[in-house]
Amino acid sequence: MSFSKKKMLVTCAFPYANGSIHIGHLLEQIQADIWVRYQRLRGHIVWFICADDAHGTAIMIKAKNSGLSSENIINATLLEHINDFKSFNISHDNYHTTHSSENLYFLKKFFKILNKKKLINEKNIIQLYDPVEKMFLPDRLIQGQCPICNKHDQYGDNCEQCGSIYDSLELINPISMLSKTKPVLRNSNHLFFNLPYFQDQLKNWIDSGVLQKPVMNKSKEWFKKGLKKWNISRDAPYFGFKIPSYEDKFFYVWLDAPIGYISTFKNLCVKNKNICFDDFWKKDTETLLYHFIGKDIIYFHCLFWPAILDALEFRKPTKIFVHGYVTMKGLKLSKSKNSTILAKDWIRYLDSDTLRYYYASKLSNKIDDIEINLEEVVIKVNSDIVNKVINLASRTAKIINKYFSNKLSDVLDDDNLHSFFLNCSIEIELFLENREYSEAIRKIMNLADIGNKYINSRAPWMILKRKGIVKEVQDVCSMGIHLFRILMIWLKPIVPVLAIKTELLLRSKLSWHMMHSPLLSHEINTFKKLFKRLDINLIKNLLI
Ligand code: NOT
Ligand code: ZN
Repeated sequence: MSFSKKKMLVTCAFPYANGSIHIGHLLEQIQADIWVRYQRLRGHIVWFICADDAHGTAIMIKAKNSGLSSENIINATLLEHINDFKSFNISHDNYHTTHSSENLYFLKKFFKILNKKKLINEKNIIQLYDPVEKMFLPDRLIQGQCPICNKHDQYGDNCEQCGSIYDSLELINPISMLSKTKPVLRNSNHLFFNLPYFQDQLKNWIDSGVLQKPVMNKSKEWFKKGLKKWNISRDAPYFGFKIPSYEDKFFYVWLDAPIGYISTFKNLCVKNKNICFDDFWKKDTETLLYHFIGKDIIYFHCLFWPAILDALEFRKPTKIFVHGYVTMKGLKLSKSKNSTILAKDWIRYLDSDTLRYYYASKLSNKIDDIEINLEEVVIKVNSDIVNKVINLASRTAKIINKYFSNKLSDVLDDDNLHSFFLNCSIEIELFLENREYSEAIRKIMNLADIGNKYINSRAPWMILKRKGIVKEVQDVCSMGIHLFRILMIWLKPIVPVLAIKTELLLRSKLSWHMMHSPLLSHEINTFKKLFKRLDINLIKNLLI
């Protein structure tokens, strides 16, 4: 089979620069990172980028409340976010910010092109205005009664009770969340992007199979309702980029955020001169573009973003991979309601591989929510990683260290079993490629059980007792190490820290294309603890 090296650009959604990274962000980053690491291990060229989403009202309000400037906040947050992702071994090639010179450059350039193509129209609209705070209110800062079901305390854009989507002007008894007063109606000119013009192109693109089924169905619903022109401007006060030749008007954060994919990549190209920018963004390129996102931002990525790219005559995404929310006790994690776990808290008590392994064991390519349970984390990691995978190595490596001067045998004790493992790789590769991580893990753990059964049935410690230090003991223990090595090659994208420790033990890199060559007559290192068994009491600290 001939191998064709693919070139891909992979992105995660940009976290807002007004809060800390929590385990909800990490679900997406870990899902993407496992995929990226897997693709790299298979020999493909992958550029993995992300950035902070630095603009918008929320950041401005946070700055105001804390007495700092918005710039101060986003600069400090950027460093914190980069650090958090590093501590979970998310292998971004570049982590930038949308508040960058590159982003401003592209935004202005693209705005000119859209204007020239007459895709932007001005329109006077009425919005809710807070006269105390002297600002127009974004949907998230208005609450009132749902116009459909009358439920109280609903946001300005949709109702959590009945799921209706409406305009904030329809809300009954609206209240500004900022001043807690009743907003007034005020009009202002705004700029609208002609999204409906792209209806047919978007339909074709979606029909070409770029989305998962439920995401595709969702987008079909939107087409049925008819696409609306998209307001890309916001009135001052706003933290963002100013719109050229307009007084006190700013680009809406959701226009400059996706353009951040382009500018973050451009920034990477500046740092690494071997990457060709056009190769990844010009129309009809052979390179691949994948976006990992949550299901709350489908509209932006499946309609606005491809329409903008079409308008600019740029390439469109190859696939959009959508995942569900993380829930605990059935509730969506929410920072505001204080029901999440921050990345930096997790890492204080538990290591990064633990969360990576746990998430992988729950993840599929569906958009269903993922319920997490800390007791299950302990059980899963202890019973799979410690009792199955590492157990296979610790029992056998120690005997190789002690009686055979670290040297593995020159023969394969069980050729059939070794081939059986290797033959399973095709299935595992498909699972990883298709983001069916939980299936991959099920299969790998099933093989770990088979490996342990082999060791139990051959019981090298009994042979030692019966016959002393004979070659058979070395053969059996070496076989255990070979099987462990194959398991760890498969697990390498999921648990990179354990993989590095394994490479140290085996004195050999875990590489996919070397999987078929067992380490015959190879010298290993002294076995050192590879993973600490989890203690339920540690986990409880996380919930305080
Ligand atoms: N900050 C947004 C959010 O929902 C995601 C921005 C996505 C990034 O958390 N870029 N785009 N498009
Ligand atoms: Zn309702």
